[in-house]
Amino acid sequence: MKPLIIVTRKLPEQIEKRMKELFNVRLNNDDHIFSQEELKSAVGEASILVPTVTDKIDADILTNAGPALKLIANYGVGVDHIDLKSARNKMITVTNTPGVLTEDTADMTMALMLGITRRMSEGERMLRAGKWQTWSPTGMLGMRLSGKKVGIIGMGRIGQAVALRAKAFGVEIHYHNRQQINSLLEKELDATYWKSLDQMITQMDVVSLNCPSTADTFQIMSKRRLGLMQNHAYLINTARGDVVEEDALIELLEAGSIAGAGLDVYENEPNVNPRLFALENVLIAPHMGSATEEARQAMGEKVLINVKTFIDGHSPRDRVLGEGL
Ligand code: 8YV
Repeated sequence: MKPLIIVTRKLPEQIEKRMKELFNVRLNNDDHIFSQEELKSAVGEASILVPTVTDKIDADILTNAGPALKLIANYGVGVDHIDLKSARNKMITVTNTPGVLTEDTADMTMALMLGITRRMSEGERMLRAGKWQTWSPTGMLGMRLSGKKVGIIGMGRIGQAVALRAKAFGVEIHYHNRQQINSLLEKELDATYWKSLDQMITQMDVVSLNCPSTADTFQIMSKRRLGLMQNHAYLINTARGDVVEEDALIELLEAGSIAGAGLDVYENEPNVNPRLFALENVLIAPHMGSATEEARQAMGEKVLINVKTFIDGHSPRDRVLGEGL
């Protein structure tokens, strides 16, 4: 009897086809979001669960894990929706899909950075509403990116890919990270390390969040830190909603105390605080950093490899160890 694999969301067609060829898999054909009850019964029954960011696999869900459950092969790189500690206590391996969505997420970061500093969505809204009268010397003025300072919080794969791109736009790269990156890489990226995040924030024209969501980064852009940003500065978040104190950010944006924000992620996804919809100085996207055909296919390939490696009795390369575990 082959181990049962339960996939919680609809994955790209070719990935599902290959899964059916290789495994005993139960797919989610109508792509509905699993209820708590469905998740509990899935972890109770499956040997391998393939979830996504839309499944909250917390301690309560994992209490229902059956003896067969040995692997959670996440479709996505962020694993903040999985209680790694409970998984480890139950000897359940967790894998993710690093490396294959780096470029796309960095592209999205740049799209938001360019889009908000040049007021792209605001301009489009005005145009579509028939409110554009004519070209004007003082109309729709934004901020020039070239020559400005961009501060990247989290200089991992995605942060580095953002730095490379931003460099091509003529910005000065600054970063804060748990550890300073090696000096060769720092030189290649022309990046300045700030041990003190507070000090970095006060100097930046754009702050970009590119760190994972962990206990250490929870609301790393707190109300206090957001308050350290310059009035003309912009915040970009393609990481996770909970790395920013969202209410405080909205207050600053409403008051015009910072220039704007480009956001791909939110505190209570898929619910977006309606106060954000009322603001002109935000560019908002529905969590689509990795939404390219290529990335979603490659993420599926990673899941296939992780599951196959595990079933064959080997340790998958993309095992998530988790901090402090
Ligand atoms: C994914 C993401 O689409 O991989 C991640 O961490 O944030 C997204 O780009 C999503 O997580 C899929 O589970």
